[in-house]
Amino acid sequence: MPQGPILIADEVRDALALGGPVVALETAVLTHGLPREPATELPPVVADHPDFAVGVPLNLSLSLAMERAVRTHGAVPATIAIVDGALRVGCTRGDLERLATDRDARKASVRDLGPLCAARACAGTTVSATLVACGLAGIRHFATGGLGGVHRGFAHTLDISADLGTLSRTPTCVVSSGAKSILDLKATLEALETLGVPVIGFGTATFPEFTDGVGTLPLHATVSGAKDAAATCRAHWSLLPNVGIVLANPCPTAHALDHGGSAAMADELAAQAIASGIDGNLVTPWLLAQVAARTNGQSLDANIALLLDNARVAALVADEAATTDA
Ligand code: PSU
Ligand code: MN
Repeated sequence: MPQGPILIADEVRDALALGGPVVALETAVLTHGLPREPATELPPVVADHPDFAVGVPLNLSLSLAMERAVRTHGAVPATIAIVDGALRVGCTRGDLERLATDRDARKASVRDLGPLCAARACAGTTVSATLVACGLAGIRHFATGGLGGVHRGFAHTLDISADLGTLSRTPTCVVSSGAKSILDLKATLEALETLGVPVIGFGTATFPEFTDGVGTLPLHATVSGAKDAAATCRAHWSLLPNVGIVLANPCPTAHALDHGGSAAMADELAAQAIASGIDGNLVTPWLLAQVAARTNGQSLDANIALLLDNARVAALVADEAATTDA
C-alpha cells in the first residue's frame, strides 16, 4: 500500500483488500462545481431526497447523496480530496462539510497534488487528480458529472484538461455524462482516440452532452448494461492494463435540457472568457456558473440528476466486476 501523504479510509481499504466493489467520487464538483450557499429552493430532482434540504448547501448535499447512491447500489464510496495536506481516499462527513464551505479550498489538478500537500492545503480534486488517487489505491470505478476536455479555441490557448492525459495512464473506468458543449466535443473525442482511451456509450451510440442529454457525435462502442460494461472493461484491461475507460451515461431524459442554442451560447461564453481574462484552472468553473445562471437554474437540476445517476451506474458496474472477477 502506498505511503506518504495518501490516507485510505479503513472501510475503503477493507473493501479493496477483499476485492469488493468501490466507487471513487471527485470533489472539484463540491468545491468548485455547485453552489456553496445555503439552498433557498430545491431542484425538482431532489425535492424529496433525504440529503437535500432548504438551508443546506447544494454542494454538500450532493456529495452525501452520491455516497448514498453508491451504497444503495451495493458499493463502498471513496470520496477523494486533499484535506490538511493529505490526499484522502474516503472522506468523513466532517471533511466534506469543511470542503463544502471553505472559500479558500483550492481546485487540485494532477500538477497541484505535490505542492498542495506540501503546503498542508485543502482542495477539491478534479477528475485527473482523483484518478491519481485511484491509481495509487487500486480503485477501478469512478463516478463524476462531466469530463474535462479540449476547450474551444484550444489552438490558441492549448487548454486541454489534464483529465485526458491522466485517463490514458490510469486503469480506472470513469462514468460520466460525456462532456459539456462549453468544450470542443469533437476535438475531445479525437484527443481520447489519440490517447487510446475507449469511450463506451452506456445504452447510447452517441457521446452524451452533459446537461443537454444525448448528443450527436457517434461513439465507437456501446454497451447495453452493467454486465456488458464490466465484461468490456475486463477485456480492455487484459490487453491494456494501464489505460482508463470512459463509460458515457446520458443525463436522465426527464431532467435533461434542450439542445436549443447551447452551441451558440458555448461559443459566446468561450469568447467572453478570453475577453474577461478568465484563464487557467478557473475557466471550467466560470463556464459552468455562467451556464447555470443563463438557464435559470435548470442546468443545476440536470447536473444533479446526472451526477446521482452516474454514481448509481458506477456502483452497478463495480458490483458486477467484483462478482464476476471473484
Ligand atoms: N466538467 C463539468 N463539471 C465539473 C468539471 C468538469 O461539467 O465540475 C470539473 C471536473 O472536476 C473536471 C474539471 O475534472 O472540472 C476539469 O477542469 P479543467 O478543465 O481545469 O481541467
Ligand atoms: Mn484547463
